[in-house]
Amino acid sequence: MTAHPRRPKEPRISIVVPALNEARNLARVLPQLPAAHEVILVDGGSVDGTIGTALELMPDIVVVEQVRRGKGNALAAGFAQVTGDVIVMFDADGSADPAEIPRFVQALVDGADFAKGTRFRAGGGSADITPVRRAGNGFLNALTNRAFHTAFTDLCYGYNAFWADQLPLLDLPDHDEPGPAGGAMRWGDGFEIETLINCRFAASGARITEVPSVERLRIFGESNLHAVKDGLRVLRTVHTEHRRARRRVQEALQRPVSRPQHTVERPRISVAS
Ligand SMILES: Nc1nc2c(ncn2[C@@H]2O[C@H](COP(=O)(O)OP(=O)(O)OP(=O)(O)O)[C@@H](O)[C@H]2O)c(=O)[nH]1
Ligand SMILES: [Mg+2]
Repeated sequence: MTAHPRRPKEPRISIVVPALNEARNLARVLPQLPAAHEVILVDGGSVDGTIGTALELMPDIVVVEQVRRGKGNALAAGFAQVTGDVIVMFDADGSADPAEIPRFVQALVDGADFAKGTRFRAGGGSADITPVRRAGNGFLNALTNRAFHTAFTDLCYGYNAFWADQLPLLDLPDHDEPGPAGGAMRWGDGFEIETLINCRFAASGARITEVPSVERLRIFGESNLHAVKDGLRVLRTVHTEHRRARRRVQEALQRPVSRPQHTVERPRISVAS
């Protein structure tokens, strides 16, 4: 893979950290982060002093308070504040190893548009995944690969990085409109965000490199993910994203030939060396 001619060799790194009641974990995680252009903490209305702890440990951290609920909305709100070249999606619970960030960035500098973390290639692993989650992830991963002609190995993993210039292509839901009455979670706002991002990169023909990653145990507190409920949201996402991608191809085919054609390449997925 060749490096992109107009992208910097030493990109400014923006680390986006969604956090819901992660004060105790942030006390361990933030001091371990490597030097970055900016760290953006997106708080989901925490009641445990998450924002205060973050500011105490890292006075220049950018704090964003999300408008709606869910990790997807948090990430979209954080991405909107990014001023760097590369975005790293980084969980606050201690499960992501900060020492891996340079590997994600290197994959991008080497030519990838999207550096996708994987626990299931040589060099990757997980101390955290349960048999039920592993099976569900495997099934949804296979389904996505069939639908998008991809070779993903770990669909539902939150540790990823991409060039900020790809944000318009992702076309994420508006992050600051108020949510539905009654507090229901809006589509795209939940844990399906990772699948949505993967599918949109795949449909756009982006250059994707999988980066082996070792997921650690959450240090304190409890998971916000519910295997069945969130698994069903991911399933629906694969379906709706597949339909969206097909619709875009149909629309492109119906345009007059004199206009530039939207082509959908089969994305090539390589593995970080
Ligand atoms: N701002 C915000 N952050 C959230 C929300 N839901 C989850 N998060 C954060 O997103 C990250 C991932 O959520 P987790 O609850 O750890 O989900 P998970 O990693 O799938 O589950 P475990 O493997 O059990 O840790 C953590 O940093 C959470 O604090 C939310 O609604 N708003
Ligand atoms: Mg976690």
